[in-house]
Amino acid sequence: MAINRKVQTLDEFTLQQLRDFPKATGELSNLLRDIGLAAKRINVEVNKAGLVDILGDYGTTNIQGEEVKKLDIFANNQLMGVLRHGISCAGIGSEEMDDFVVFDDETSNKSKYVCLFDPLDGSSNIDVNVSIGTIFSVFRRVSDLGNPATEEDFLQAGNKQVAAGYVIYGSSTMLVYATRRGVNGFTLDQSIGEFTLSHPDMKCPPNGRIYSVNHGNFYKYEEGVKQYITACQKKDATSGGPYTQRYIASMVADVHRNLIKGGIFMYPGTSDRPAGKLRLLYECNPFAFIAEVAGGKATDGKGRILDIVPTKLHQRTPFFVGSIEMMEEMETYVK
Ligand code: AHM
Repeated sequence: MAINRKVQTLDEFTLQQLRDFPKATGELSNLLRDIGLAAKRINVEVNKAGLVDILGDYGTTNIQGEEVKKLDIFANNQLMGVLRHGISCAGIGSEEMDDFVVFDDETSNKSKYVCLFDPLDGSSNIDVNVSIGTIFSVFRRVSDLGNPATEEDFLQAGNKQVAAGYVIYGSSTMLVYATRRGVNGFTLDQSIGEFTLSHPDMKCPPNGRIYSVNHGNFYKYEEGVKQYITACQKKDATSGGPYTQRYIASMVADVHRNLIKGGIFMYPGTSDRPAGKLRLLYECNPFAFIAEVAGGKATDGKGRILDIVPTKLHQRTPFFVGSIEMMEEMETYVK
């Protein structure tokens, strides 16, 4: 088999970026490598989930009161394990854990980053072989290095993110991450067990024809949201319509598709859950950061997601993200 030496692995790519910044310490590259390693391990289990007894409910609920699947626990443990044993992370917050975890050893206390995760998003899709994903967010600590990380390190506004990304376990497995310098996508080459650069410098098309929303909740949405959804359905051919509705109920898959093809993803508040379902720190901040770096936009229907200063770890928020022109049109209805 011919080996393509022009293809860069995730490690090679992050090291290359490091060379452009002589003052960089390499901690972020280490962190991304650690996350990539955990993702490869999670990928193995996701792929064989139908074969072994790791599939299905764990018989407990997480802090959100939602069913926890066994793979969620596995994914959480993998991420926590690699980062605890790595040298670049002072602590983590996870959708699967009630509180943040500070690693609190000499090396970790000197680390300048903390990470937040949704270890396995879209977990209701595990049992039915539909794409799921891991979402992550990296912040530079605001507490003093040398001491354990503190709550204020985790409760920072999304605009302070240093990097954010996701892994999609789909027809192929991809890791996409953003820093302020750009968004890059890496596809797992199973033959060498490495993420390799496949989608350099990703940009979200300014417009699209896809809208993604849970239609089952239609009558629970506020009037402006209903009007926008109706407008998407009523568009005529001259305005590229009617738009196509695509909703997997796996945000990683829905937003990944819209990022590549152009589109809008919405999880608005409902009459019974005004703050919606999605978590600001684990789901919305990372995707808002990625979308903005790629040229898109993300709001809670009123203002920029990245400007929300969180008050608690498991905070929820309505979420709208996607192509800039579609977002601007949506805002004329929702505002
Ligand atoms: P999860 O935390 O149980 O995995 O749920 C998160 C998922 C998102 O990926 C998806 O966008 C949303 O929940 C779908 O929710 P709904 O079924 O209410 O439309």
